[in-house]
Amino acid sequence: VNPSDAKLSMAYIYVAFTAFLIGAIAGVVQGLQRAGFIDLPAGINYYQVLTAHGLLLALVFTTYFIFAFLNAGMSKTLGAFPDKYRKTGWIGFLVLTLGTVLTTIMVLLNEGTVLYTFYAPLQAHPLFYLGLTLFVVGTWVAGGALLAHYFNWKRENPGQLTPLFGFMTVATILLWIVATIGVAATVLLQLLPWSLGISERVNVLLSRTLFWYFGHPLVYFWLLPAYMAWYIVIPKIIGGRLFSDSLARLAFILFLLLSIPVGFHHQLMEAGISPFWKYIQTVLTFAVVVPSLLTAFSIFATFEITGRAKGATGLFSWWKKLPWNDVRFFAPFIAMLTFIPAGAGGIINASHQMNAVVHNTLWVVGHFHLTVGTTVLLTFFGISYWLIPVLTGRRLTPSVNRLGMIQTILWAVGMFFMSGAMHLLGLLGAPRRTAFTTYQDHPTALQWLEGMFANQATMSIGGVILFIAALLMIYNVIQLAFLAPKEQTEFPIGEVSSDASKTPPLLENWKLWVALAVALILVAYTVPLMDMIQNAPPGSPPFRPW
Ligand code: HAS
Ligand code: HEM
Repeated sequence: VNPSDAKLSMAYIYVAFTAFLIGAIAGVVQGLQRAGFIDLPAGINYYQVLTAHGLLLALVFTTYFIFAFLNAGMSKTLGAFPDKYRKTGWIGFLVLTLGTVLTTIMVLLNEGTVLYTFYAPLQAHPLFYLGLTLFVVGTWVAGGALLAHYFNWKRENPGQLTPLFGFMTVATILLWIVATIGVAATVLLQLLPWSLGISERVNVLLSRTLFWYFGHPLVYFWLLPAYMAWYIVIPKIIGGRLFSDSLARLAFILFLLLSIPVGFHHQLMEAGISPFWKYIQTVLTFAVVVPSLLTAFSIFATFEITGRAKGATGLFSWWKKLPWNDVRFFAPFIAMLTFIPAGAGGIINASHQMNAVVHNTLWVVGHFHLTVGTTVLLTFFGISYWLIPVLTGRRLTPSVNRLGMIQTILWAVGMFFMSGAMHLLGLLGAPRRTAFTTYQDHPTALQWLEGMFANQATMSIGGVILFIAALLMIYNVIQLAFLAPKEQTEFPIGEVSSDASKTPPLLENWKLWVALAVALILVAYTVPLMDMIQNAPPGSPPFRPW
């Protein structure tokens, strides 16, 4: 990675892990509060902490880490960024960071206690929304620099297949840009004027719909960089080759096409949207499972082919040839394993009748602590163990590698207890987003404190183990960023299996894919949105219970 590009990636890494630390503190605190183990001091309320936790981990940590990774990978595979694009990248970083700081301050001041989903009728201070706007604009500028670098390379190398890393980066950034149009619309056209007092009431259904138009592709914006590591980096680390370049590209194109017109699966229980449109979006939701199944197939195939190339002969003996003691492999592997039950949980959520059972319960919180909180997070940790040394010119020492293995195991164990208990409590009817004080005198709710596993106490013990794992991760990051011995570390980029068939150029036809994505969005959203606007109820006044 070019040293100047490495600086920008490291700037992202510093902010990412600072957010991670504060977010993890908020996580353990609210876990302990929910079980009634602690009271929050100094007038801090549960929902304020919950908002900080959700925003800092799910939006700030992820976004910064993703840009660190994409920026470094683009510099490695397409060459150093031309000066003007690097400058644009820095401008994006600065705008993004200004927005992040502003929003975080408003949350800490209890002026932005609107949860990480921030749709109406909960209302924040206008500066909270201004911060969000800067956040989104910052990502557009930073993402624009990545796109420009890619298309510049394409222009300079006509007829050549673009490197897989660049291709996947473009799919991820395009997905993000198209998705954030929804959130920009609700913030600029609804929430900001409403919080400034320009409009008195707000169309809640529209605001939630525009949020979820963004909110679901958001989860794939987190997932795709993890998949990039699985497709591109893991084959190299295990000493093998990627099973198929075309299949990998196809999976990313399918995500671009299918991950946006599916937001209604977060609104299946919501009145005001006709069942027909919910049905259409549910069908598309099941379609967007396909690229994940392609990924599972592809990664399995890569493992098996690599093991066999190393001499394994029995049905499963290739398993033994995988580098189990290397945290760069082990952490993402645990992430993959977790994604099997996590994905199954997603399919349950998407099934209408079952959604009626789990919606707004702790089950859903259990689902996303497995998906983003483990699959994505452990993959990002796995990336950190080699990316930070690459960027700082240091090496991953055996002791940090060992600690990394322990860190990964602790995370998995903590999550088993926390997320496992959340899933079961959810099935028993325990709602999400609920402070202990709300249910402490309720006889049914007190059952959530009984039992061995399905227990709020189990949940918080898992949370404490996770918190210890989080601190260990911070320790490892400090080691790799500042203290490990200086040495050149390799950026692992896997090659494609030699017998894989040639990649069809059609896969690189971005105009076609973006046009198809837009067409699908128009089909899925035009009529229901018009309906929401034309038949809008009087709207809701602000709701600021804290
Ligand atoms: Fe989800 C709610 C449906 C995936 C995140 N989801 C959420 C929320 C978040 C979230 C944050 O339909 C809550 C939002 C809120 O605050 O309200 N989700 C799905 C479906 C999928 C899915 C169908 N979700 C994700 C991912 C996330 C994420 C990924 C973050 C990164 N989700 C829902 C629905 C709701 C929902 C409803 C609304 C619930 C409600 O009512 O509120 C699918 O994409 C999942 C497909 C995945 C698979 C797994 C493939 C397995 C692989 C691993 C291979 C393993 C290997 C290792 C190679 C089918 C790729 C092999 C080794 C061995 C030893 C075997
Ligand atoms: C919510 C604990 C890590 C994302 C929660 C809740 C708890 C919790 C107890 C609140 C449940 C509720 O009242 O509904 C923890 C602990 C963690 C951790 C102890 C580890 C130290 C993470 C990570 C992520 C994450 C790594 C994402 C990258 C979220 C989100 C919410 C949440 C998005 C929902 C916020 C909302 O409902 O507005 N977490 N969590 N958490 N967590 Fe975590």
